[in-house]
Amino acid sequence: MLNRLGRLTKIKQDQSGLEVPSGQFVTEKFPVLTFGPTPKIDLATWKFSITGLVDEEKMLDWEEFNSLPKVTLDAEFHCVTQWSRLQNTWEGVLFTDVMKLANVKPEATHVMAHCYGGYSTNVALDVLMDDDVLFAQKHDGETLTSEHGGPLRLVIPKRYGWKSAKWLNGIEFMPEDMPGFWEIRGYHMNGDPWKEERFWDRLG
Ligand SMILES: Nc1nc2c(c(=O)[nH]1)N[C@H]1C(S)=C(S)[C@@H](COP(=O)(O)O)O[C@H]1N2
Ligand SMILES: [Mo]
Repeated sequence: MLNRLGRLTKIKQDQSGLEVPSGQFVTEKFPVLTFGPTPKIDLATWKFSITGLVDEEKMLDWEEFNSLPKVTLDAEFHCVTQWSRLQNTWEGVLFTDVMKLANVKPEATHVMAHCYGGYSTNVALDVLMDDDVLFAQKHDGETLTSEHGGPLRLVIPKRYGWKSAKWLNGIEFMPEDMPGFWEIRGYHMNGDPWKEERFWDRLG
């Protein structure tokens, strides 16, 4: 069958008819995938920064972040270790609504997501400016647990899970693409599961 890119690939469907990218299996569970320890985060001192190519850098505390408009949306989640959880309901703040807080300079093409604990990941700005990309505070109606990235994580349904950074504490607007934590170690710079962009293309 033709997938959503209009290409002929080995796309399967799960029982509810949802598409599954090639090389993935469906799970109803929500596995925890973390490199290293889960950081301890205190909401009283929690901070979120907007830095890099902006007219004025911004720092938000938890109360300020929570005054932003909330959205709820359903999205799939695909981990590069091959599990996909197809039905997830996320609640949080759209990337585009946070971006509006800072005057982002036109030279910005990519964003580095920064996290408590030191993890980072790079994402192209046009990928983030989609209507399904959010900073999530709830998953399936429950406050995000710390193992799943609470109090705040990035969610990018159209990219492999490693780009959905947990324990987010800042976004940095950049003039070019730079590798984050896993991208330095061989994961793909773009990471589109529908193109199976898992690792560096060493021939490319
Ligand atoms: N800060 C941070 N974010 C992270 C990770 C991590 O190790 N540290 N792992 C990533 C990977 S590989 C995946 S698949 C998802 C898993 O999210 P989950 O543990 O909520 O299932 O988180 C991503 N975000
Ligand atoms: Mo992952």
